[in-house]
Amino acid sequence: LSNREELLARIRAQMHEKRYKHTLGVAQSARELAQRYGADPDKAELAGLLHDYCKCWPVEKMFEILVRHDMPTELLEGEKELWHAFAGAIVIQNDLGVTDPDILQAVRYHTTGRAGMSLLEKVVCVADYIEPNRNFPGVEQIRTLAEKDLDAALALALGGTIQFLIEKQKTVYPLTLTAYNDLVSRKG
Ligand code: DGI
Ligand code: FE
Ligand code: FE
Ligand code: FE
Repeated sequence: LSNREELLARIRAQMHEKRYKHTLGVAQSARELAQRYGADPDKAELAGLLHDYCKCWPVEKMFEILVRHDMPTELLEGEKELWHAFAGAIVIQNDLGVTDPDILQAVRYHTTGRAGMSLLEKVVCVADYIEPNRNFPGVEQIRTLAEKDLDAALALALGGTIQFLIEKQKTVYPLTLTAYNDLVSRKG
């Protein structure tokens, strides 16, 4: 992909209008968070643009990619909502030639998080929650917190997701729990 317009067109072709708007919102929010917290703004914006690349793909297609790349049974038998993040990291590497490991990791862990997240991973994960088009109960509190404490914002966001999943009696992916515990136990 030789330029930004080509990249945007390629991304636009993978998803419906609303998801594309969300994608642009995450890219912008990620850039702003990167500037605030000292991550690389260009990498943050690019990771934001790419984070949901596979989100609207058929689940069979994602499943096949994950099987071919020996993803854990835990993931394959778990919630399908998580697949687009792990498949996305593979697909942007294979189809778009993205090689930067920071960007690939940020896409891979944007949904579940993980213990020991990098600054860029946190930036993209929080941006995914707070981008301007997002509107869920509690989003304002996360937005406000994200202006002064990225870890606290992420802990609040992941905690909310865990709570939501428990209310729906859905499984909580182990990485999400370890991500949450890691953030909460670090704050002095
Ligand atoms: O792709 P987005 O909608 O922009 O956001 P996302 O990638 O954070 O995905 C959100 C969905 O994933 C949401 O419906 C909650 C779900 N999710 C996030 N973490 C977990 C999870 N689902 C399960 N079962 N377990 C998790 O740990
Ligand atoms: Fe996502
Ligand atoms: Fe969709
Ligand atoms: Fe997203």
